[in-house]
Amino acid sequence: MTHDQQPPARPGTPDALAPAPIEAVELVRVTMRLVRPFRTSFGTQTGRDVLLVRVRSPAGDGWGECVTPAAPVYSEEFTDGAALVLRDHLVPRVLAAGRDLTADDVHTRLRAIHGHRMARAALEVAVLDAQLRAAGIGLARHLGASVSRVPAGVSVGIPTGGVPELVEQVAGYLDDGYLRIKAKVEPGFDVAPVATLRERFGAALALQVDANGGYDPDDPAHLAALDGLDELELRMLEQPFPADRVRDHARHAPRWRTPLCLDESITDPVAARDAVETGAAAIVNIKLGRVGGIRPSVAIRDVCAARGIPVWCGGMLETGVGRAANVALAALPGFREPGDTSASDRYWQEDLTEPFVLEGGHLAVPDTPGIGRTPLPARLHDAEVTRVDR
Ligand code: NPQ
Ligand code: MG
Repeated sequence: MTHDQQPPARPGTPDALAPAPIEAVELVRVTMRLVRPFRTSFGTQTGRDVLLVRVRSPAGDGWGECVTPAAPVYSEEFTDGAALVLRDHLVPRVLAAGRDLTADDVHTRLRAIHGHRMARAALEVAVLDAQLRAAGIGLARHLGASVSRVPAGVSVGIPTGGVPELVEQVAGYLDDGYLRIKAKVEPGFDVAPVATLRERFGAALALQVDANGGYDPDDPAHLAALDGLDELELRMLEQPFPADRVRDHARHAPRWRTPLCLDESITDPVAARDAVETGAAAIVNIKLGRVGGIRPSVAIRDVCAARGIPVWCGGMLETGVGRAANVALAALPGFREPGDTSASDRYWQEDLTEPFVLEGGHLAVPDTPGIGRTPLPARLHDAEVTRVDR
């Protein structure tokens, strides 16, 4: 869809925002350390080399977070690659066609670019943040959010200390008030630890698992482990097979009572439609980085809503900048389950922004202009900044 073919405003959605004048774009890198290592089937994360996009604009700078990991282990994208494609391709292309920008212009001007969705999303959100700040409107209200707080779940990594440490961590998160637990699983760490959680915390625990594509759809031992998980009354089984094995998810889905949720496989609205219509996904995890921004996230929500499929907002170990955008997205109609939108202190001793705090198992949706969070100046003083003018 091009800029001059705007969709009609939906009920609850304000009209198109004025473009923001962009003076320059900066790529800001900040090093963060996690409160505890986070292990998934694809590796262990101990910190985060965060890449932020800052668009300089007179009425207030706009910020977006690029959620790439340092290495291409979640998808093809990685932080140094994202910084390079932003610096040499995405930002110059967007600025070359005029510096009064809307978030829709970012999509229009990048139509010929393949992939790099996390990088693109960071630029889209930064421009939208600047537009919203100038207009004095919060992101959630702009998108038509229907709630002022969102239920929070938590994603629990595979602990180095095995099952006892998993039980201890889950007990701590339940004490904090989290409304849903997502345990990471991999072949060799699945049925036994998850069965222990079910026994220890009872039938009422909202429990699900995420395999990050770690199982082989053609390995009988892997399928047997997934059969074992199916006995444990899980809310969903997230991405058991690799991203490109959508047909295998559809093939094996009827084997289990547990609904399949896809994450890595769902890169755009067409992938969402195909996954839902073939039975590969009964639930969809939406991450705005993975799908290339807020606009495609909303389109995926629409594809799913039209087919009666619930969606929920995932997470990528964001700082407050990325978390703010996630929380606004999670507040939209159609987002049903508690998301991986955890409080700041789940990941960081000190967030880059004013922290998100758990209140009765929920996070408050920001209602200040823009995305609702800005990096604290003190936290940026040792950041590495690359200025991209055009
Ligand atoms: C998921 N997130 O749902 C992802 C996986 C994930 C909160 O479980 C660096 C960057 C490390 C992104 C580890 C959660 C990561 C990452 C895991 C994303 O599949
Ligand atoms: Mg996942």
